[in-house]
Parts: sequence; C-alpha cells; structure tokens
Amino acid sequence: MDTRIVDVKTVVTCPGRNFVLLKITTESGVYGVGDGTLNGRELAVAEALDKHIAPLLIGRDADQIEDTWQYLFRGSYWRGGPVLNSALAAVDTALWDIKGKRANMPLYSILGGKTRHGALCYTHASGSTFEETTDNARKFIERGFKVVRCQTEIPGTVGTYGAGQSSNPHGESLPFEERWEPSPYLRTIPKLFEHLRSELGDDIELFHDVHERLTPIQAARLAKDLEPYHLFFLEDPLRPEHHASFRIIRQHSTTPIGMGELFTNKWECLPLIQEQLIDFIRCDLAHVGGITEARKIAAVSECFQVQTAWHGPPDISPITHAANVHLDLATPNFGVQEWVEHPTEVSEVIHGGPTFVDGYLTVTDAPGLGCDIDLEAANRFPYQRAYLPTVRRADGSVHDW
Ligand code: GCO
Ligand code: MG
Repeated sequence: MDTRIVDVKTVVTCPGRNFVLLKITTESGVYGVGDGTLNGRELAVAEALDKHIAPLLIGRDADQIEDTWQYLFRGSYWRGGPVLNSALAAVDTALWDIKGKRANMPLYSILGGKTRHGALCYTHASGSTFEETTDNARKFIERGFKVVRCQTEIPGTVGTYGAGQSSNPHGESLPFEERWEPSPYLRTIPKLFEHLRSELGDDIELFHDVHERLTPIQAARLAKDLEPYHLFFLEDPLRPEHHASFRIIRQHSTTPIGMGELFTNKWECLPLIQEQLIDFIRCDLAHVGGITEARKIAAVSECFQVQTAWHGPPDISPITHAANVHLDLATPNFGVQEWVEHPTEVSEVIHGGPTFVDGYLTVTDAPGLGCDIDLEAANRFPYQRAYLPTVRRADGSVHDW
C-alpha cells in the first residue's frame, strides 16, 4: 500500500515566533505538512504528537482521514481540549495535504471547488490614541483592505488586548501583565468608533475584538452603544463557557456577533449556531482538529445562516492560513478571513501560504495545501519560551486576557 504512513516528524521552530509543525510521509514518498501551534503551550502539543500520536500513525493508511480523525479523537477516551485537538489538527491538515498531492489537485478543488475568486480578508489596526488607530486603519485601506479590525489603548490601563503593550517588567520570557478595568473600556470603545467613522466614512467595514473580557450585561451595553457605527461584527464579547449569556446580547442589540477562537470542537459551537445567537463562527482550524472538523462546523452553520470567519492571527503558521483559504474558497457560507502577516523569517522556514490581492486572499493551484517546511531552516530557529500576556484588575485580581 503506497499510502501507508512510514514517518511522522514533529518540528518545533521559532522563526520570529514559535510554531509546532508536522510532516507525515507515506511509503510512496508523498508527504503532507500540518500545523498544531498553540500559542504559549507549544511544547505540550509537540510532546502529545511525538510521544502519544506518532506511534499510532505509523502503518495507517493516509487516505483514511475521517477514520484517523475519529480514531485519534475518540480513541484516547479523554475528549481533547486545546492541546489534543491542536495535535489532531496537525495530523488532519497533513493528511488533507497528502490527499491533494495524490490527486494532483489544490485542496479547495477536493473540498468542492471554488465558490468565489478570493477570500475577503481583514487585518488588525491598533494604536495608543484614536488618531494612531485611525492612521493605521487608513494605511491598510490604502493597501486595499475592505475590512479592518480596530483596537486602541484604554486610558488609565496598562496595555489592553490588541494595543499599547509596553516593555515587560517581568522579563521577556514571563507573561506581560496588563491592568484593565471594564468602565473606562466601555466608555472608550464607542468613542473610538465615532472617531473612526467621522474620519474614514461609512464605506469601509470596521469591527472590534473584545477578547472575552466582558460580563453579559456589559457586552449587551457595548453592542448597543456601537449600533450607530455599524460594525461588521463584534468579536468574542463573552467567555466561551456559558452559551446562554449570548441571549442577553441579542435581546438588546442588532450589532452582529462573531465568536469562536476558544472553542475546540463542533459541539461547543452548536448551541450558538442553532439558536442564531451569533452571525460569524470563528474557530481556529489549528485548534479544533483541522479541516475535517471545520468543514462540519461550516456545514451546520450554513443551515442557520451563520458565516465562517476562521481565526487567522500570526501565532498560527502559514500552513493553517493556507488551510483557511482553501476552505474559504470552497465554503458557500464563508464570511471573512482574518489575516495578519508573519515576520519575514517565517518564509525561510515555511514556503507557500496565501497571497493578498486587493482585499482578498488567494492560494496557488499547487496540489494539496501548496506549503512546504524547510527542515534545515527550521533548525536554525530553535524554540524560545514565550507566553501570552495575563490581565489583572485594579485590585490585583486575575481577569481573562
Ligand atoms: C484574534 C485573536 C488573537 C489571539 C491570539 C492568542 O482575534 O486574532 O484574538 O489575537 O489573542 O491568537 O494566541
Ligand atoms: Mg480574537
């Protein structure tokens, strides 16, 4: 059987930021690449891949993607959270890459073919003042972006998600500690969007990422206060744990809601989709178990007129960015794709990935994902311990980042 898996190699590398990559090789020599990067906990995924999962893959048929997914997901008995489902994503993505190469077709073609010429995309504009955020948004608009996420530093806080992080008193290899309070945040963000609309006009699509920091009633207030500025959506207003809280936002506002980067499987997304409590589902392909799981989430979302907006920050590799775009192109209920450019060293290690043209992302017609890993280059950039920031309230208590 020439599709028998004969080698599984985990690659941890830090070309400007840490990535956990996977290369699965079959008997015929055809190989696929995957990405299971979990920012701040990379080595947990690498160890799961190396010590627990790789031995299970040797000898399996690379053609059987769904069976392998079920075998790894259910076979562990313990349901996967972010660590195991990121490891599963790396395997799944590499197997889809192999399938594309064997078929000599780009992945979007295998997933059903193009439903659009490119994936509408957005990037992040931030600043320490309203003017700086506006100038940065304007630069992206001039480059052709049609959707821009806008964040600003909140007066009286120390850093805030997406803007205003200064040097770290705890040293670069320990978490930066932000200090944040909801009241100044809730007062500032509507004023930011009033400023942005008066400077940038109504044609550009704008939105904001709350990063799960608010209580249900605070989120409802923000969504309501932002209504006059017609956001594309309000991202991750609440923590992922309590779905029913989203009803409170819906009862008070018509601001569209996006949610999902902290979900790790389809069942977590389901109540929000079924009850139409969100408008955009934005899971991370590298954390939900890959393309196999994301396709199912997209399909169930289609039934409820929820659109996809897969997570695309710089802390996942160009391999997942490519997987995002292949899926975006083939998904009828695609909405928008997040895309943040990587540091230039990343292209020394990972070749390929999406291309930006006038507000849209495209991929080449190369078979599979169209990405490759340069293993020698990866060795030149060894892992460096790094953490996401943490947040404390003014009284010193821990808050969600
Ligand atoms: C986004 C996300 C990211 C996350 C990051 C954590 O919308 O892009 O909120 O910025 O914070 O992926 O590693
Ligand atoms: Mg986010």
